[in-house]
Amino acid sequence: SSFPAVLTCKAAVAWGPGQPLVIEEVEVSPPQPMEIRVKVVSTSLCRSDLSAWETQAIFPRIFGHEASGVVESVGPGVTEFSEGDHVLTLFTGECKTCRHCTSGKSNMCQVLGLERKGVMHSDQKTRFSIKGKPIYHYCAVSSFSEYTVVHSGCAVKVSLAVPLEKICLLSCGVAAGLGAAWNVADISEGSTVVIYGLGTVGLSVAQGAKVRGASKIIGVDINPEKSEIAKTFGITHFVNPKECSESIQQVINRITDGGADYAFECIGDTGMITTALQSCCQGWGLTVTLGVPKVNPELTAHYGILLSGRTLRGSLFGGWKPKSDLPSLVDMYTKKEIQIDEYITHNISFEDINQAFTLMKEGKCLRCVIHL
Ligand code: COD
Ligand code: ZN
Repeated sequence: SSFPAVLTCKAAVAWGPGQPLVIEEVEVSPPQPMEIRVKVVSTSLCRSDLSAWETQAIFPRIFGHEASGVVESVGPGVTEFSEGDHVLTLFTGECKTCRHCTSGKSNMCQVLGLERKGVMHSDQKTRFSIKGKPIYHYCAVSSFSEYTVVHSGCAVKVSLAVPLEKICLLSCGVAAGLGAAWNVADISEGSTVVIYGLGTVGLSVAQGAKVRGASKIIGVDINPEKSEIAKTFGITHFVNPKECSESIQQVINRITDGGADYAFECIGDTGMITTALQSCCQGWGLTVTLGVPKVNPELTAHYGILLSGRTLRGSLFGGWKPKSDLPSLVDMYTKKEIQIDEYITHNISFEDINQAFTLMKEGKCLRCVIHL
């Protein structure tokens, strides 16, 4: 096929922190070596898009990192993908050759890891522009655009038979939660679990814990409206810190007879990591963090909390090696072994993308899927 050219399409551009996105005509450059250009089909809004939009300084920018689409064209050197392939985008990629990718122990690819500067990994440039002026990327995905360019190591091919408008949730939130429960914590049958934050990420940890046969799955959230929906994902006890007369850790310690086996931080608040540690049991209690904190990334805790044998473990994307492992999750979805559809509380058209931001800010959604 002929070499792809620059194309023009609609993208939702964020011009400044907290400013409503504006649908603009943008130029999308052709895929560079080892890159693919993807026609985005569905993309959901994740809390980390919202946090970055509110707090970071890189603008103008195209957010979005939880997405599915169809390959429109491939750049030089790409043999793994061809036009028409269905893909999920990956905000943390897998090169399959670096020390981490070959380790069998880590998903922290050294070449295509989380991109924080708003550019592409390979040349530190952008693939979007408006009248020649660069528009920055987010996590090297930028799915709030009809077309985007990603590195071929930041996408994974999926079967043509699975609905792209559902499985986009596996591109971040649902997979991150399931992986934290299965890969990072490796929850054992009959154990007790406490989950801080009942968004899609926390409720996917709950689903993972339920599959493993946890005996108690305690959900902690300041939003009372989460109580009902949380039950459908396996939460057995709901705790609202605002309605407790004692500290949360005291409540958890009482329910679990001395602390949970596993605690998960799914809020993105480092202060809650300390609380999570205090609510898992001495000796073997494990606290797993999933959140990307918006402010105050420092951790503070009394050392005694670890001296008594607890473990704190961080994770990114639930420990999944994204390219190697996501096809098996897609397979589980097809066989109805995992739930995805239930997290989709709203379907929104691209023009109305700002509604998704409002719904998430107000705590009124789990996932809003935006259809392009
Ligand atoms: N106490 C209790 N609950 C709280 C508190 C508090 N102080 N503050 C907020 N909450 C609740 C909210 O009411 C809400 O229900 C929940 O916490 C957060 O849910 P959402 O829907 O806002 O967020 P999620 O589930 O989309 O994502 C949350 C993370 C913070 C975990 C976010 O960082 C994330 O998406 N991580 C994904 C994992 C990952 O690897 N990301 C890397 C790049 S995206
Ligand atoms: Zn995310």
